[in-house]
Amino acid sequence: VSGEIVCLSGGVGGAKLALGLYRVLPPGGLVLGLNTGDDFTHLGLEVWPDFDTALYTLSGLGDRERGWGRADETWSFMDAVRGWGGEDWFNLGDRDLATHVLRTQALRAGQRPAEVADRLARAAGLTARLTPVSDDPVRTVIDTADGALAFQDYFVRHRAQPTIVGVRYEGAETAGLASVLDGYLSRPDIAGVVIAPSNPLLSIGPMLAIEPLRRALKACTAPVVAVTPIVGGAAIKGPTAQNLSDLSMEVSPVAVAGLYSDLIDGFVLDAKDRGQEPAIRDLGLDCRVAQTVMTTDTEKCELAREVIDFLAQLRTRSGLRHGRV
Ligand code: FO1
Repeated sequence: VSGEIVCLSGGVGGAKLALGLYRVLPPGGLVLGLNTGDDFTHLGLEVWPDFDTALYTLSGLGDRERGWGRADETWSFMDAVRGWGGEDWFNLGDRDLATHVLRTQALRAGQRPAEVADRLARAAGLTARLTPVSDDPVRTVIDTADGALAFQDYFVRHRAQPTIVGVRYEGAETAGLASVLDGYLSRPDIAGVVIAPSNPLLSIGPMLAIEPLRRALKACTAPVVAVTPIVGGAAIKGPTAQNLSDLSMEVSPVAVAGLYSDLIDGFVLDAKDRGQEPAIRDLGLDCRVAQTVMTTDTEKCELAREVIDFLAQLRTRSGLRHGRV
């Protein structure tokens, strides 16, 4: 491969593909833009769940079973918080706590989020670039029949159970694009852009609501592809299927491809859904059928190779989406 790959990702599901890409690409080959819609201030600390999931997953510091937080974690801090009658619905492990404390300190000292992210990634020894998609706050708000919930209230405190009637991305309308992403997306020599198999409404939605990111993707001369988060009518992980059906959307790869169709050139469909290939092509998209369910590290690397090959193939074609705008 020549040229970097820019991957836009949410938390646990997206980080699996990000890990595959990280393993398969040469050092410096992966540029990861992370969703910030889940970020929040908790117990006075700045918590960035999707960024930290990527940081821990790529560096091998993460808990492989949970998918979030650190391996070999202990919970003395949470026990003590509980002992004082503090909020204990969101679990900050002792090792994980160090990340939030140092990040909060750096942000309060005036460092930009992208700088803080860069330092953490380097301190973890990563050769990938990791950046929040924006230095400006974007917060996902979930509208339910019983009122609005902040993202983590919905996702963790209420276990993603409430029926959703809408999703808003507060701050997205005025948010800028992180300079690292702006730089890479405007370079003609990048290998391409990948939208990870994350929740399209809760993880990818907050990023694509940032107008400068949409503009940069539309102007990008390298191919842009997305990987399906829906396989066989169900989500691989999390509430994606429920969210789509709550909002009266079809729970199918085609419905997800439709959400991205003005920004992407190609879509990666799971082998189980190969019957939907014509419908994907009807959206004006190229289609690649692959094994998208990633359980083992080998499967993560195999899907990464498939995506890289798809981008390389699209590169040689004329009539990419950018040729039409
Ligand atoms: N997810 C949970 O389901 N319960 C938790 O207590 C929890 C704590 C937590 C702490 C730090 C962190 O980086 C992530 C954490 N997550 C937790 C995961 C996270 O809230 C969600 O998986 C993402 O926001 C969704 O992408």
